[in-house]
Amino acid sequence: MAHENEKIWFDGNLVPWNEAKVHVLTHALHYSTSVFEGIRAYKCQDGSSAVFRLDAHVKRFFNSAKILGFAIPHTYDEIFNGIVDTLKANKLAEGYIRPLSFVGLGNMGVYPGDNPVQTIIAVWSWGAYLGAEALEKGIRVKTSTFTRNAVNSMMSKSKAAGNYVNSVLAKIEAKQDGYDEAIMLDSAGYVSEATGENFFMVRDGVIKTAPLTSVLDGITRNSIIKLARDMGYTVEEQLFTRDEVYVADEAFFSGTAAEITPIRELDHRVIGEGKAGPVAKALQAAFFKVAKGQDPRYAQWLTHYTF
Ligand code: PPE
Repeated sequence: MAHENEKIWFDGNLVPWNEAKVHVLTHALHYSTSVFEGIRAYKCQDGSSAVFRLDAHVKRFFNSAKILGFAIPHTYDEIFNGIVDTLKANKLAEGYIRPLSFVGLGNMGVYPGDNPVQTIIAVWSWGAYLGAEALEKGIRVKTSTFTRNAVNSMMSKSKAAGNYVNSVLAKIEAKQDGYDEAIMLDSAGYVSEATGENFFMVRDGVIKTAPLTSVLDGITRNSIIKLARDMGYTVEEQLFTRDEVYVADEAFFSGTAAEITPIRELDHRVIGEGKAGPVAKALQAAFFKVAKGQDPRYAQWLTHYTF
């Protein structure tokens, strides 16, 4: 197997890729009782690598489980160091990190009871999430027929696997209809987020993104708001409608996997110039500079490692 030399951190130990297995009656497989993270590491100019905002991701990981009602049976340091150890063990200088904590084998039925909670950390190399050209040319997007999870149905501040059923429905629909990605509206009809990204628009020089009501508290979103404000842009977190996006000068997605991906078309309306706009480009450049360790002002966001 292609992965035979790779290692996965499993309940505190690095085990061979092929041995990181669970039983088919694992509770999480039946009821989505799991939470996960998505983190990226980038190669830096000085030859080291750096994990982007590891502290924020590890904190969100624990909070996701807390919101869902279970505790990850590890300390903050065990997960933080486990991530760095897994990157080193796999000699991965740049790539994606996937911690996952889930309710394991024990009783069946919705109530997780005292079933054990298990945790894994896997890493792999992952290029541009929405295609190599997407970062440059932008993508085509549709408004989903699926409403984003309602605030008291699912818990959007938890990166809970169950939240992603809604995402999968919207993503499959978007791909079947010939689009790259979907934007979902919240239950009141305002723009919420995409299947795996937060959403930003730019109009008359003002950057807008949905408030943290129905959306994940994205760490890329948070970083972009900080970077943009430091660059002198006005950023507003407020509700807006899909037709405001139709007449926007620019729109883009943010996410660990998607990074900053411009949107060139929404529901067959060309957005702005129909390609990456100046604000998206400026933010992309600033973001990659920070992530690759070339901007000392944000050095505290990076956890460097070598192997
Ligand atoms: N909203 C959703 C629904 C979401 O899944 C993500 C990340 C974001 C916003 C952005 O959050 P952040 O990564 O902290 O900036 N989606 C992850 C999973 C993608 C996947 O297909 O799996 C990611 O980007 O890692």
